[in-house]
Amino acid sequence: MSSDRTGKIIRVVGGFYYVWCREDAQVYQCRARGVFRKDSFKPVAGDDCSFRLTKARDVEGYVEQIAPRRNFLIRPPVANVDQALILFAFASPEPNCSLLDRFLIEMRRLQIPAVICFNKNDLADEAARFRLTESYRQSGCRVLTTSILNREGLEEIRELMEGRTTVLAGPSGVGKSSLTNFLCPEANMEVGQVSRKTERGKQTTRHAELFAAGGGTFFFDTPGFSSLELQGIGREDVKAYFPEFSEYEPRCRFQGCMHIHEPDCGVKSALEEGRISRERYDSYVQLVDEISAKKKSW
Ligand SMILES: Nc1nc2c(ncn2[C@@H]2O[C@H](COP(=O)(O)OP(=O)(O)OP(=O)(O)O)[C@@H](O)[C@H]2O)c(=O)[nH]1
Ligand SMILES: [Mg+2]
Ligand SMILES: [Zn+2]
Repeated sequence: MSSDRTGKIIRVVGGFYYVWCREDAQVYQCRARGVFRKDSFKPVAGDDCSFRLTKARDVEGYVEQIAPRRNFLIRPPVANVDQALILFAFASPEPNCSLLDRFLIEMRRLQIPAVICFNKNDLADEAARFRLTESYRQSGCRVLTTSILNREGLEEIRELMEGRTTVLAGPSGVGKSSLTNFLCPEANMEVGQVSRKTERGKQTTRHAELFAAGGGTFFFDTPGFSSLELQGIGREDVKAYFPEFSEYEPRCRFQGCMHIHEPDCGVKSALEEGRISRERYDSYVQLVDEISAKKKSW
């Protein structure tokens, strides 16, 4: 007899929902009930659900209901996460600070705690590593560094993830699947190459997938991406996401100073004195410009 079971969607591929069952820890291949199609509601990896086995085959079933989501990310598309581990590489591919800052803003908006990890510390010298990690400590986030290749810094990652559900997010080629294979060897995720010519990853991972690492630890490996458009944020709102500015704002001559074109700006002085990171400031300006340009095109 088929009975109602509960589980978590671990992967969505080709119209199938792969559900990890809470009762027996097996994975079932399920289709969705027509009701989801009608409502144009798309279940994603991380969704908690109830499902029913089809009578004929005991490895297949139907997803019946999706539980309300605690949170939901669009890029990458996953639900119900406790935290994000934002993975970038020190080199190969070179870190794109503007993209990293967008990730941080997006996570703050969704109220998802974020930790930054710079991987491939075997590919950068100490001065370069110091510069980047110090810049990002100013963002108020915890910053970790690893070399998955040399097995460095990985115990801290394990500790951070213990008992929680973490989404690994970041551009292609930074090592998300390499980390997945380390944390969960049976995952056997395909690991790609970084193109020598473009210095970019090749988008080896195509779907977000949830893994259980034991002891209530879950994490998502996700496809890398190279751009993230921020929506629903005004140009005046951007500075609130750069907490390192606030200390210097009382020195700005103008109230509501944007710290870009105004004279006597405390933030720009701090930048010139090297107290604020050039990378972070530049991506602030880029974000404000981008939002202003979008407004004008309306
Ligand atoms: N030098 C060095 N290479 C690494 C390290 N970690 C991963 N790599 C290499 O980086 C390349 C890309 O790794 P992946 O794990 O496939 O990267 P990914 O983030 O999953 O990429 P996508 O699936 O495309 O998003 C592979 O050739 C890895 O062997 C590291 O710590 N140091
Ligand atoms: Mg991958
Ligand atoms: Zn200012």
